[in-house]
Amino acid sequence: QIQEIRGKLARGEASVGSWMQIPDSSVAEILGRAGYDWVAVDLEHGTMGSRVLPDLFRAIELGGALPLARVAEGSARDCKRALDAGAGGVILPMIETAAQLRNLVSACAWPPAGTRGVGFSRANLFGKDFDRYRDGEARAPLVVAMIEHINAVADLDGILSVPGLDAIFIGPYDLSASMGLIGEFDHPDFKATIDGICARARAARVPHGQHVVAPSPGLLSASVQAGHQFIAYSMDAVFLTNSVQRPVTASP
Ligand code: 3PY
Ligand code: MG
Repeated sequence: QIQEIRGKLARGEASVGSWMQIPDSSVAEILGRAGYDWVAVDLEHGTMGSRVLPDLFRAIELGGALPLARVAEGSARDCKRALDAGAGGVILPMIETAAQLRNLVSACAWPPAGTRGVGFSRANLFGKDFDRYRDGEARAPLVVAMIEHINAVADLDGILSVPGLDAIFIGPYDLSASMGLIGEFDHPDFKATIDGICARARAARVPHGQHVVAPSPGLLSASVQAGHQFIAYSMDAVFLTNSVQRPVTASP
């Protein structure tokens, strides 16, 4: 599955996933069966705790999607918890430097490829399948770096050249906030910054992606047309909010 997603990215195709914040395995099952390549469980924003992760990941897997985790912070500890629970990869918030990313890529791979700790966890079937430790290449989880601070732009070429990086994912909210332009997505400086990030990613042959938050097939198509490849389509709370309003009914 990880290799299928990597194959799509390598061929220039889009890999479309979705996103969840509501810590409930039924939500995970619904999203896992909805046809996405992956479902990212968000531990950065919202109230998700790591205790629920194994159940959410199992439920996502039932429908054939790969479970990913947006970790709470770009730290080795948070990556280890998510991967031990069985995440197929991590989405790392607030990557600002190549050195920071290099450390985290290493924290996500078992030795000799990296420095990830070896212990009993769901990732090795609670100690039943230690072959997974030996097959470092196949077990290398997806690593996606979020570019969402203007500081990252200064070291972007370094970030894009870190071995083991599968894609970058732009966070428009934090990026605009770091530029003093919070939510001003039509501001020319903001648009130029996004265009610059995408152009540099393409030059470095690193797939770039974004979150299409509004559940609109037209916006998803536009994102694919714009060359984004690692795309999150909406999220549980937004799907619900957009369809939950009591309809206006005609009087009898
Ligand atoms: C941001 O826009 O900052 C995000 O993290 C989007 O998921
Ligand atoms: Mg963010």
